Amino acid sequence: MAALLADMAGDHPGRPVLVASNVPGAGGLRRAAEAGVPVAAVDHRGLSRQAFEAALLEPLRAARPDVVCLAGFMRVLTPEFVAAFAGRMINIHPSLLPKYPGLHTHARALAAGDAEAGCSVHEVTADLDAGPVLGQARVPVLPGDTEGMLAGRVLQAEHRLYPAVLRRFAAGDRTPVMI
Ligand code: NHR
Repeated sequence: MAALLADMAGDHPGRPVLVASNVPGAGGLRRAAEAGVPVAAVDHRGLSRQAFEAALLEPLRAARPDVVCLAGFMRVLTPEFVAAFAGRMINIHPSLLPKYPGLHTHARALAAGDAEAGCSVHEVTADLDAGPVLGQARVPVLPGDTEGMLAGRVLQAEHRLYPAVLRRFAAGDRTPVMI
């Protein structure tokens, strides 16, 4: 998220209108507020999925975004929520999709003995981590890698990939970015 904000601080087809989180006190909310971007927090705890999404939709709709970017967002979204932003909501996922949708991607890549790992930006559809891929960045898996070491290497790639994809997507170009 911070990498996207930093990229949008320069010449860019988009501008940030809201940073929202389901984690009150999340570091990203403070960083966004420091950068002068409006923020919203909706704690999902104690709410049903429907009630959580209804509460999240209020500030989101009010901000009138053209594009919604998920970054580290860990709540599965209902088809109804996805439909509200159909074709204009994207996510970055820490694997080379279609490999390893869902959770624990780095542990799964290591357990499989993969020589390569990476991250994907994809359109968010009702099917989890299954929407069209808009970009991928690859990194090597190195001998002796732990889950944490691989996760750190992939995160660096995420910080390069997501701004590159958003630039293209915000300009109306859905050609995949492959780096
Ligand atoms: N929602 C839809 N409809 N489609 C996608 O492609 C989505 C989505 C919501 C989040 C991000 C995804 C990821 O990048 C994402 C993509 C969380 C889970 C999950 O199982 C799965 C995929 C992703 C994020 N969440 C659990 C839940 O019950 C909670 C897990 C937890 O809190 O640790 O929501 O990886």
